[in-house]
Amino acid sequence: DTVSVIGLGYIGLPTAAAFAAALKRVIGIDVTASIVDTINRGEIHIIEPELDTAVRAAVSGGFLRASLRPEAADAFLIAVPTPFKNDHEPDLSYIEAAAKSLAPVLRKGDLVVLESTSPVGATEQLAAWLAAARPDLSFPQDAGEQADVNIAYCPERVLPGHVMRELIENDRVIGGMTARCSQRACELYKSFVRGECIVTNARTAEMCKLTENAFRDVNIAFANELSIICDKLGINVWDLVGLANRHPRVNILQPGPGVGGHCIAVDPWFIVDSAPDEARLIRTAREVNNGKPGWVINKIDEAIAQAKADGKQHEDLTIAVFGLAFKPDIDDLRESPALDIAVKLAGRHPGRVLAVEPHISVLPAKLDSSKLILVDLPTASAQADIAVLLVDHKPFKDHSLPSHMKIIDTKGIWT
Ligand code: SAJ
Repeated sequence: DTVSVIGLGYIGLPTAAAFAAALKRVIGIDVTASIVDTINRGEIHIIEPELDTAVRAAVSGGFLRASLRPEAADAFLIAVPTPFKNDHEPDLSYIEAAAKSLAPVLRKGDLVVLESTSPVGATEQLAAWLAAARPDLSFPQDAGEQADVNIAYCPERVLPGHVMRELIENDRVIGGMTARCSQRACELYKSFVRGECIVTNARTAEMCKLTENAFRDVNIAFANELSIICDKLGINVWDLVGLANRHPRVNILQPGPGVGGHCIAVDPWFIVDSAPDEARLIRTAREVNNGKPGWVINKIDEAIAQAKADGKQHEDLTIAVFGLAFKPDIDDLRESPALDIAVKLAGRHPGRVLAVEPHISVLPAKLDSSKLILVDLPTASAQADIAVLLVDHKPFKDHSLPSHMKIIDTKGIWT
């Protein structure tokens, strides 16, 4: 069996490596030549534990090779980005481009699976694009179980930082456009998935992925709102959450500086876009979480005002932010509320703004012009007047700051 994985990013590349480890012949397709070259050398362009060894083994064993243009295969997996366009509207243009590029090599009997996080109806739209490009083949929307080409939706649900393990262990939700499509997709995933493959229809599978991330977003919004209320009422929110969670049916998540990453802060909007009048709680949760970095900046401004009232000059105040990643113990800065806060601070504070991020050694090039100075933990601890804890990385948890320092702790490890 040959499997073609279209889009070799955070999901496509680990998935390609997992199929290769299960001894499938895998052709990885990507539009970026440097990514194709890197993978063909047995190297990787993204950071994810254990992915490097998996890709090296897959390429050197001859099971994985990358190419710029789709080639004939028995199964095609589409794992391309689905960003926003305009005001939180899902942009399916990468899926459309993938469909148009694979259509010419599609053969009778092939299976096409969409993995990209998608709004409800995207799989049907993909099928329509394929059918328009290949009038000589029949597709499930017209031919049902007799279709030449089978089409299914199967979302990825892996946690960044644990992708290689979760790819294999997690259950998979498989939504075929017909029962046969689901069965074909199940057989394919079972080659490496040890979790259960659970069958549903394509629309339910699409909504399932969005629902999982919206559920988490709403629950984090509850915690974030609680933290703002507690701050106003003089209550330690982490103590409160710990106490409330002693109740057998209460399980509150942890407040923080906001919600980052490329999934939880994005996917709920796909639901809101599909049902704008009905998705009231889901929309509000997004607004609460998106508003949290601004609230943190206000707390910093209050600390600055206090220091000035105590006789300090504004430009003499050194602020240190601890953590830039979007969550603890990873180096991923994408859509990070911590980075957002640090950059905004550096842009407006007349004094020095130091940043400690144990997982990176240089700031991304686009931040070069900002006033943010990357330093180590002891330097920041020694020099800061105001400390802002933004990510609960392990090295911060074992650290204590001088008692005179003003601390704004968004993760509850220093307060
Ligand atoms: N966060 C909090 N408080 C918490 C938990 C998380 O503030 O109690 C914040 C994190 O700091 C981070 C953001 O939420 O900024 C998201 O982190 P996360 O660990 O909850 O999730 P992601 O974005 O790394 O991965 C999620 C996962 N989805 C769910 O847990 C429902 C993962 O399984 C999905 O595969 C992934 O999104 C995805 O690709 O959609």
